[in-house]
Amino acid sequence: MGLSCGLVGLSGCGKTTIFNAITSAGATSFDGSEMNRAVVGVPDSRVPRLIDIYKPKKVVYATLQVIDIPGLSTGSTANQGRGNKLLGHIKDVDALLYVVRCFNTERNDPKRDIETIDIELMVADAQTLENKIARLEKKAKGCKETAQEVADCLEVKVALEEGIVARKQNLSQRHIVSVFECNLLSLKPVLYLANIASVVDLDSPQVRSVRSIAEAEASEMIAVCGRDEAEISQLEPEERPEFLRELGLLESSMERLIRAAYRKLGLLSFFTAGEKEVHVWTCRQGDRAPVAAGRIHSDMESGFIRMEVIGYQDLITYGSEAAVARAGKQRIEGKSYEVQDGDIVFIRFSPPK
Ligand SMILES: Nc1nc2c(ncn2[C@@H]2O[C@H](COP(=O)(O)OP(=O)(O)O)[C@@H](O)[C@H]2O)c(=O)[nH]1
Ligand SMILES: [Mg+2]
Repeated sequence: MGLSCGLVGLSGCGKTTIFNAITSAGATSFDGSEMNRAVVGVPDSRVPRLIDIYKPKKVVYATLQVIDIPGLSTGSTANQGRGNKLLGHIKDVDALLYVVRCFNTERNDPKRDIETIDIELMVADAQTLENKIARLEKKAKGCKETAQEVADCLEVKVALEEGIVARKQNLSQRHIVSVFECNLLSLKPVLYLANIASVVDLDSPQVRSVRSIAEAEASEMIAVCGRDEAEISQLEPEERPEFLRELGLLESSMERLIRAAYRKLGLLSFFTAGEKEVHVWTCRQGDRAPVAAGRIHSDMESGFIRMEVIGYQDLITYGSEAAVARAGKQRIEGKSYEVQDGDIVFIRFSPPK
């Protein structure tokens, strides 16, 4: 599905450190110039239990692409177009991870830092809209639809100039369609990451400030100990839990972070499972069975007959597919079924002639 998240935040807030923690890629911090890109498996604590039950030869996780771009600082957009070029790297991401520096408690101002990022995104977006408006102006004179499209773009641009990011403009469906091709940065879903020094700061005034900003826009905040977690991610997987416990963490916040990004994107995971393979698939919340089947193979969508479904919790409760079936908990679902997170599915379809 090629899902992607872009890390954004002021220079020195810990983006590269967190990128390293997420990806264990060992990319160097302080580069300041180049961009890092990595594809990571989405951690899913249900998978080890599926492995116990199915003993598959192969396991395939869902993936997420993470992009780290160099820091933004005030005015970088105006600054010889450098900001715009930097932001160009995240034009195509599905969501933004706003990294907010909360690890140096005296010198931080999370609210101001978040506003600074918002402003950078809005300046870039206003320019993108301006370009589209200029391009369509002539055509708009003779075509009513185009005139409407231009008027919509202008409205969004004016609101940006008044300081309202596109994601908070309550845009109508028509406005969203009108600005669609602009790929506005400030319209992308945002997940806030408060980068803290240690668990002692989990509820510091700065973290609370980030949380209230996130909640005010119906988003989420996750606190991460970027530097500690980057170090832990360098360890062998077996060694990690002990070090996490020493730091007072029950689990790596990277798993929580990636899962929250999934929720934010409106995604869910479902499984196909057997002796050959346990495979995690991704679809959107609300996708119907044929669409979800199409994630696996287009023939399964076009030739969809039905979906046989076992809920993850039922499988764990009864311990095997056969036991679930005996208990009458296996379900047969048709074309209108909305796939649920954790469904273990088997698709019946007629192959194309
Ligand atoms: N104490 C502390 N320092 C951190 C943390 N995360 C990053 N840093 C430090 O902050 C500096 C900038 O981090 P970096 O990841 O390069 O920031 P970027 O410019 O946003 O990519 C580096 O010296 C990091 O070691 C953290 O969680 N705690
Ligand atoms: Mg960096």
